[in-house]
Amino acid sequence: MAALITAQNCFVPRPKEEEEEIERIYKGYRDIMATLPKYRGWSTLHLCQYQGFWFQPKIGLEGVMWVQQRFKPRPTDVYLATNPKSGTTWLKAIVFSIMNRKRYNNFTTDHPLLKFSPHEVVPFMELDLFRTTPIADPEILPSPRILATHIAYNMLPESIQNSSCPIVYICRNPKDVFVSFWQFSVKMRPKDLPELSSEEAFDLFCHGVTPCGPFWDQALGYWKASVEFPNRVLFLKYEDMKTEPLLCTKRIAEFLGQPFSLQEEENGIVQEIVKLCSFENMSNLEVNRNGKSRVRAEVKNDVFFRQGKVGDWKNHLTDEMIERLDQITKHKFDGTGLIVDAWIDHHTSDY
Ligand code: PAP
Repeated sequence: MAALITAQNCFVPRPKEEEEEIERIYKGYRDIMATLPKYRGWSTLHLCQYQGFWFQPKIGLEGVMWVQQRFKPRPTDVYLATNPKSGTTWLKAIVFSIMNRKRYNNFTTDHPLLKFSPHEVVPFMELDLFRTTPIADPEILPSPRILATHIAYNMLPESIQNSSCPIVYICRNPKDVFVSFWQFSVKMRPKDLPELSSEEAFDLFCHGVTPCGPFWDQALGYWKASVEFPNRVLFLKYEDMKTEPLLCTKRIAEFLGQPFSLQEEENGIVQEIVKLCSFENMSNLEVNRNGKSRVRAEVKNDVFFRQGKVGDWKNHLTDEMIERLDQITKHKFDGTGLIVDAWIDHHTSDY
């Protein structure tokens, strides 16, 4: 297999003066963070509100500030944007496979995704590369770089917003996002923090207090951008990817300017990519069952693979919860052109 530069390899020693300068910059970020509104966190004690969105103070906001002020995009970059728990891991795997299919064309026995987590081959800018000092040097990554983010569209640096770099966004039914988030935080919440009940978490979610939330505001930012700049921002839904994985994979490839050739289609390359990246395949790989993030050492890879289904919310939410979330979704997306009818439970909703 050809050598691969992953998130892990981006951390290289810098001259002492440079490290000290970066540490000073991060100290400035922490000073700003100390002044921000705080509310109860999911996997951390608090979330901080910054520019209208909520972030984990250490695992996130420092990196967001660095991205905003210092990140240097390349014209060849590809960005993957998501609300957490909306299909990030899956999208990373699919886009990596599409973009690297000439280099890695053996999808069953010798592919990086059989050995590395999708989070290792497609790092989050604010979480993996710049979340705290020392920070990575993404200049090491060869072009075209694929970089992920949970940062809201309007909070992205202007250099990215004004670039011609493609952004692929994936959105998911907020009821499934909530359930996934809640299950994730049960695993990730440090034992020394006071317990967060599912009712409290639900209330936080409804009020928009989730890492990188409010869910709806983040989704709408990318939705509006996709309407305004359809060649630059592709807005996908997790549920469509589940029902039409081949079609969606082809659509992503076309959007990225790398459509599958007739021959590739005849050779079954699209099917191979869909199979490699499927929940069933990925969740059973040794690296995703027992591996750990080498950048975020405390995070086990298996926390990103739970059920991978549409509609698990039916097993977790009460009628009142369903109605409350549906009402918020309807209200927030009303008149925006974003069709979410399939997300609304018509048994409980007034609409
Ligand atoms: P993030 O925290 O990095 O944003 P993300 O991948 O969006 O991670 O969230 C994990 C969810 O995606 C899980 O959903 P669940 O809790 O409802 O099960 C996880 O199972 C699902 N997921 C991970 N990989 C895949 C995949 N290959 N296909 C479909 N769903 C997947």
